[in-house]
Amino acid sequence: TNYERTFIAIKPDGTERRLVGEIIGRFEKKGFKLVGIKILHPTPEQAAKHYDDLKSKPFFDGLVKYFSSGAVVCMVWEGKDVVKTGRKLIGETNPALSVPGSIRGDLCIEVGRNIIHGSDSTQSANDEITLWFGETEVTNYESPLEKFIYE
Ligand code: DAT
Ligand code: MG
Repeated sequence: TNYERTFIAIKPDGTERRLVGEIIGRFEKKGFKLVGIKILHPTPEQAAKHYDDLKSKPFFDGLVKYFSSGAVVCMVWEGKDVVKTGRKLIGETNPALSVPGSIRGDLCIEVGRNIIHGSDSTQSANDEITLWFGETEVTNYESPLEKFIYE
């Protein structure tokens, strides 16, 4: 049924710009379920680990510096196809190519300040959830609303 989890992070610029409520609201209103949340200031080491697959890119050092420059809101969202659909809610990597209606299309301008991260596959979602959350920090709960969201 593709009922799965994804890792979503509001980057330091999103947090500084007071976009936390706006971003959480979009995932909530869509119908996805929040099962893990915390705010922390990542170390450069944590940021580098999170973006390990991009370590050969020319923008890697700047990316690590940006991601570890302030408070990040780390979340786990659950739902049907939430990895892929979450990426659609977010938009393209470059905000300039993101359609209006998407988070990046509506709320930011430059790729180096694109306010939000979302896992790009179920495999990376699992890796990222493990990196940022302890086992007891992600909660399982039943929501009676679900019969209005899923048939
Ligand atoms: P996404 O965040 O959409 O998954 P990604 O995983 O390819 O994109 O890259 C991670 C982040 O790195 C991205 O959100 C912003 C930064 N980045 C990607 N491509 C870039 C580029 N060409 N120049 C500068 N920063 C870039
Ligand atoms: Mg990515």
